[in-house]
Parts: sequence; C-alpha cells; structure tokens
Amino acid sequence: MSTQAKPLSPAVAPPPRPAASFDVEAVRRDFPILFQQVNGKPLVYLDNAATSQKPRQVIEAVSRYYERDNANVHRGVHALSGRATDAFEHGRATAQRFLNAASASEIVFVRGTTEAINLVAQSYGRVHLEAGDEVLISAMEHHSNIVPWQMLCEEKRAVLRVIPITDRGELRMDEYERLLSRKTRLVAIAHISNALGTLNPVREIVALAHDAGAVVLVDGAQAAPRMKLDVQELDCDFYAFSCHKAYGPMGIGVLYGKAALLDAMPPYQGGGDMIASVTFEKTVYNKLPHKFEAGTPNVAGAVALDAALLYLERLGLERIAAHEDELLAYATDTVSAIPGVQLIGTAPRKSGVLSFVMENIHPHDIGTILDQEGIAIRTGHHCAQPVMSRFGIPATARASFGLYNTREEIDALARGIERVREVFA
Ligand code: C6P
Repeated sequence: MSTQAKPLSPAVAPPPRPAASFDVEAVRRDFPILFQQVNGKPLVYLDNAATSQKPRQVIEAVSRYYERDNANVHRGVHALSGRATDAFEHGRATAQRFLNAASASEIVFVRGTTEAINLVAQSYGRVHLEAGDEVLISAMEHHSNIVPWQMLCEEKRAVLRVIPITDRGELRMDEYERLLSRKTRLVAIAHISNALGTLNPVREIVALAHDAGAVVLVDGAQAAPRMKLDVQELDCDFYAFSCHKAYGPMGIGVLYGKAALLDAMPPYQGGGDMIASVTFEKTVYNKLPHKFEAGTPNVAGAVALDAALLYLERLGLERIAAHEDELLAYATDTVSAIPGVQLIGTAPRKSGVLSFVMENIHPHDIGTILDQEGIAIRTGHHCAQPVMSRFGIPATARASFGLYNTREEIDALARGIERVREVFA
C-alpha cells in the first residue's frame, strides 16, 4: 500500500505480509482439482478468465462455516446468527481492504460483475440519465458491460457511444477524448479485456471523465484476480468484480461505489434486510450497504470470498502479477512462433489472456483437440461479440492464465497446437 493511502477504517486489519517468494509448485498443492487426468493426460487448466479453480483454504472455509456457524444474518439474537453475521461482515471488511475502499459501507455484495453493473445501470442510471444524455463504453467490452447500458439508454432515450480500439486492441484515447462531452453522464470500461487481455489506463480514463463531469464504472472482472487494486488511487466511482474468477465461489461478487453516490441512489431491489422500517404507507430504507442487499444474502459465499481474497493477499498481488506477466510473455513468444497462428490482441499492456486464431481451422476444433490432450481453453466469442466483429472473425481460441500455471503447461499448450496443425494438415 502506498504511504499516501487514506487510513483504513478501524474494523479492517492491515493486509497480511506476502510470503517471501512465489513458489508455484507449493501454490499448486493448494488446488486439489489440478491433480487429475483428463482424457488420459494430466489436466492443464488454461480457462481462468472464465473461472478460476479454488484453493483448499476456500473449500475448507465453506465446510467449516456449514459445519459450525450456518444461520441467517442480521436477524437472529441467537449465537449462530451472531457468528454468521460476524463472518459475513468480516468478508465485507476484507473486500474493503482488498480494494482499499475508504469504508466497508462502500462494499455491496452482489452475485457477480453482471449484477453489479445492472445495479448501477438500474439505480444510478435511471435517476441520472435523461433523453439525449450519453453513456460511453468501449469496443472491447464484455456483453455484461454493454447490454445493461443499452437497456438503460433505450428506456431513457439516451445514446450509447462506443470508443473504438486499434488493430492491436488498444483503446483509442484520442477518440475517447473526442467523444467525451458535457452530455456524457457515465463511462463504463473494462480494466482488463477478457477477449484481448488489454489492460486499460483506468486512472487516465477516470481523470478525463471527471473533467467532463461524468462518473466512471470499472468492470474489474479480469483485473481483480491478477493485479493490486486501489479504488481510491484509481478514483473510479464504481468498481465491479466476481469472486469466482478470483479463486472463490460462483454466486458472489462485489460492487464498490463511492459512499456519496451510493447514498443518493435508490435501492435496486426491495425486500427483507434492505429496510429500516416498513408500513403500508411508507418504507424507510436501511443504511449503506444494506440498502442494496435485499433478501437473504449468500453468507457462505462471503465467507469464501473472505478466504479467497486473503489467499491472494498472502501470496501478494504484485507477485501474482509478476508470475502471470512472465507466463504471458513466454506464451506469447511460444504460441506466436507456431506457423499459421495469429494472435488477436497484441496491446503492449496486456494481462492474463492469449487469444488466437489458426489459418483455416475453426477455434472450436482447436478447443476440442486440445481437450483430448487434457488442455482446457475457451473457444467462441467470449461474450464479446463486438470484439469479434471488430477483428472480422467469428471466434477465437483463448488460453487464460492463473496463479498456479507453469511454463511446462505453456509448453504442453504449444505441443497441443502443433497436434492441431498435424490433424488439419
Ligand atoms: N467473463 C469469460 O470467459 P460474471 O458472469 O458476472 O461473473 O462476469 C461477467 C464478466 C464481465 N466482464 C468481464 C470483463 C468478464 O470477463 C466477465 C466474464 C467470462 O470471459 C465468462 S463470459
């Protein structure tokens, strides 16, 4: 953490000191699922951008919770409900520390990135957008950061504008500046593109948007597991991520929002827990962040999120980033040297993702043959169809890396791609 960082709220412990070195073989031993054969070959899991595997520490935290503490939260006076509530709120405090948010009340638990973006569109967007206003997204967004804005713009008769990208998959910052205007109410941008791997200059994007009077939502689905985050330093207004890509379970994620913005926003859903009082005449809403958490939440998910984020902090996000950068550089060199392979997304600042196509071979065939070799990658449009259109292709094959991947696994990927060439020769 930088020395200029604002003090953490007293509820949040300082981050754990990362381990002295990054020992990938020791890390792998935390992930039981990796030690299996698929189609008679050792599993090589390179589909981490879709979802990551879960360490023993997360699996055991969930078992412990269900064996000892399970109860509903914020409701009961009994011991188990107290423990479940403490565990749930501890998860929130850990998420606050992970993002370096100023307060735990700025951390809203949601199902994942998709729900976080829909929440902002439906709550912030419906209040602040009027006919003729503009929402700015980029040409490299995941459908989750396109469709909610399209729905909002349609309803409010606002305009969705798209920042173009270069042939290498970089954001056209000149076009971004040109598109920003006093009509821009909101900019929604991926921190790291899931289809191309491009790492966007979020700090600069936020500063320019704020100068134009717009707020910024950052889709951090791919960034949260692979880089150190500091929402106060980025100065973004909203930040969204899914826990299942960050070594925790599916069904839980985080929406960070600046307290002043969240406070002024109406609830997204109504129900239990989001209220202070209810009569048939009037409901008074609960304080932040509970105002946005209607109904029984995913308590076990928050417990697991706590364990997953702690796991990442203990390994050290900087070390994880360095390890994955090294893997990506090695994979880029190795795979691009194979005849007939073309990389899609070659921005100088990239992370975690290697998308490619092969001459006269459909990506689904690449994925199927690699699967026979025990190698899991994703093929298709990666829920980013406009990216595919931009590059004039229907799909790519995508290898995406996690903290447990090794150089040997990249070598296996390269051998697998050679095998694809042989099959189609
Ligand atoms: N991308 C992939 O294979 P959810 O589904 O809500 O957890 O995350 C949606 C999402 C939003 N933004 C980005 C940048 C993403 O990468 C994703 C999920 C997965 O690329 C599944 S489509």
